Amino acid sequence: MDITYWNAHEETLDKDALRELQLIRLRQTVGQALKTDFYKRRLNKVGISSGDDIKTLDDIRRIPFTTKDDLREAYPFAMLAIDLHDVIRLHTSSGTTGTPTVIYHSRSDIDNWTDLMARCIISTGVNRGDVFQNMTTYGLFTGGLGFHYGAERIGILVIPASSGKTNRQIMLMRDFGTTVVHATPSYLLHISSHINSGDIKRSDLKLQRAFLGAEPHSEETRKKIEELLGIDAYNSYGLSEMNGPGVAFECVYKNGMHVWEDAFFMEMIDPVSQEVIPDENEGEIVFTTLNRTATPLLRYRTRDLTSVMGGECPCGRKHRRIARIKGRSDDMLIINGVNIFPSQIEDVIMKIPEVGTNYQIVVDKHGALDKLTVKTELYSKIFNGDFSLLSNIKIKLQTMLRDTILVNPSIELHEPGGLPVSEGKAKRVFDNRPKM
Ligand code: DLL
Repeated sequence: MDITYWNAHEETLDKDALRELQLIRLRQTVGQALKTDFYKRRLNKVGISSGDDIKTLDDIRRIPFTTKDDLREAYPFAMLAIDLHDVIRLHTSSGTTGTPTVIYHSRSDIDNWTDLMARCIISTGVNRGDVFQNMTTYGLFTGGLGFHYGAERIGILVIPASSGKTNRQIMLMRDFGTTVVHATPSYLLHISSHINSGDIKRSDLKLQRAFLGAEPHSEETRKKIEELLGIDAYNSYGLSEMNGPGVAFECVYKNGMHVWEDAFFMEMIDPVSQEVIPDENEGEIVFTTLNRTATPLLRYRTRDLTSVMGGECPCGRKHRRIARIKGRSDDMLIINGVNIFPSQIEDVIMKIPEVGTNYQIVVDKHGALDKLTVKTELYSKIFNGDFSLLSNIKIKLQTMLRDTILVNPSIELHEPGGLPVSEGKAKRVFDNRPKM
């Protein structure tokens, strides 16, 4: 396997060297955070008034967690650690569910983020000569600009297509010989069904790779995309609070995502007890930025659930790897007392070749009971008007789901294209139960 690094030194630092670097950067970050009203108050309360109060990496546990609510309360300026004149960009969350959150970036912040993105892209084997079509939204969402700058830094041709306009996306892919795309998995599934049924055929395209991220997706979804398009797909994880994409990424070996630990200090906690847990136990990821100047964040609770993987990756990178994100601690569904993650349902749907790439999970209240309905489209090449076939597919899906999630769902099959399409992050779960 061909292994290429962007920052060979940083990417292959051994454990001790990495910890040493982390301690230096953690002290600087605490010092930087103390320049904000928010952290000054918080840290002084626990007896930290300078970066030098952090003697070892374990001292990080003296620092209280930061949450999304803290960011909302601090909006717009209470977490800004540098002069506004030195800020060159900001990204905010969409703010559709309340006060938005904002992350500011200095020139060095953008420079470091860009470098991390270049690292991610290169680690999948992309290199000079590749043509990169970026199919996520450009704007306040971090997926567009984050990947754009990283790819430009490597020096590959970037097509800033943004999301949507599926026919134009496919035309651009054909006309400019796109070899690698970045999209949400739900949108790439949608595009792949068009490629398989439209005028422009797979054989007209030079596509080899895709970066998939910004929303949870199962291993089965990756396989489905790889099969439908005949490409390699790599998992890309990040969150706006930690810049955006470029936090963790799969390398050519696709065996978990390397977290760039020289930029982000990672802890795993039990989301209920909030205790730090050992690697390999499943828990919630907590991140501390290690080289950000404008908005340093200390012990930020991501709500994302996963585990740290054991063993070394043959690629030579020593940064720890995390397994695929299982879901968020706040998106687990409890249906008649049974805990279910939407990813378990997605896993089953993607295993059945007769159903397509788009689905919805709907939960309603019927009297005292919860009712789960799974709606999914049929695969475009399957539906031939034979209704006994439909009934067989329904039974198969229902049985496989019941065996996996231990709840018996109703199944609704829709014709191809019958469910709303998402061009960015897909909304899959519709929980219509009255809020307690
Ligand atoms: O989604 C940043 C991003 C853009 C990542 C493009 C990758 C590619 P937010 O909008 O703040 O930022 O959403 C962050 O999305 O906490 C996870 O819950 C979820 N998420 C992101 N990547 C993955 C992934 C961007 N690969 C939130 N697998 C995170 C599962 C993901 N969930």
